[in-house]
Amino acid sequence: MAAINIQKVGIIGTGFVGTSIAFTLLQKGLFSEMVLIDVNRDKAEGEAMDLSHGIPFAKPMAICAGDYDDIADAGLVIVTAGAAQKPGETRLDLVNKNVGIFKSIIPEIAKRNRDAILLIVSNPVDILTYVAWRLSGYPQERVIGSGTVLDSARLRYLLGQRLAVNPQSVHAYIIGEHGDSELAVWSEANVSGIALDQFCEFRGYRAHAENEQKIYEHVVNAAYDIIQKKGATYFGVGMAVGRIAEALFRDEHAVMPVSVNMRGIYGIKGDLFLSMPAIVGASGIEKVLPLDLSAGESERFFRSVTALQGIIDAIDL
Ligand code: 6V0
Repeated sequence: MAAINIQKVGIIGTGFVGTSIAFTLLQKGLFSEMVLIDVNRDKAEGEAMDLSHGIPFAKPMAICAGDYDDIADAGLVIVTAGAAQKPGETRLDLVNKNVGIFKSIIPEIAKRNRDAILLIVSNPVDILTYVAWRLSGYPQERVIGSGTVLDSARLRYLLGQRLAVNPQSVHAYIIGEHGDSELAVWSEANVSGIALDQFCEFRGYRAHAENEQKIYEHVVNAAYDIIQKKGATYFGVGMAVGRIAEALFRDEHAVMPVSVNMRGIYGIKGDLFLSMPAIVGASGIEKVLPLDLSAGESERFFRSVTALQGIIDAIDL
């Protein structure tokens, strides 16, 4: 096995999402080598050429289309390959197609590279992160799903808009499934330490439960609305994954709601990947930080657990 090169990233799947991530990484000046892999080799080559032409305006980076041998030493491998939702389809509708695709991808990575961090983005991301963990045999700290980092960004953006405050000052999480059963943890939401309800009152909003429900619905329906209008979502997720990659690359110990193995947390007995805030650094997941959920939030979270457990139990690996 080759010695690992933390300056090297591989991206599997160069569709809308993979290329948006590649573009974000290039803009951020993270990594010095980027390998793009796709079953459609021409697509990967075309994207590598197009991105390379931006290098004079960014930090130096070697970008190429390649195959699995080229990522034998990559420190980070980001997987975005697979079918995307069509209008009206849920993320969970994609399970069978994408589990099949993962069976052709993950073993190819794992037999060449035992030391990378796997960052899974393809949907349904929680199920596929579990599948990637099982198929790779990697320790669970190094198999991470992008989870609800995007959904939480959508929530923070919408709250920031509503409250006329920078979304970076808004601390609020969507947790659970990256999908229809996800939930907002309103009980812990705050604006720079000021409880959300109190901040809302400063801005003249008092109907908290009603407003929260409306904002939650915007978040949970965001992907459906975007797919209905433009066919796919990719810029938001590109930036969300760029941010996770940055936290890994720079060993930031940053807290973000990524998809992690929840075994042993809240009494969960099986291996089940769902989003929960976790400390993310160069070694992957350093610590999961289970939130103190209200009774209602806990009930909703366990609906997410039950929904995903049923699907995992039915997967043939
Ligand atoms: P896309 O534009 O169809 O790209 C998918 C790419 O995967 C194509 O270029 C395919 O050729 C390639 N591909 C398919 N099979 C393989 C294989 N076996 N090996 C290598 N490459 C392969 O889809 P898009 O980029 O829009 O979406 C990709 C995935 O990301 C989908 O599963 C989406 O549902 C998912 N998303 C995840 C999000 C998240 O927050 N986690 C957000 C948006 C989309």
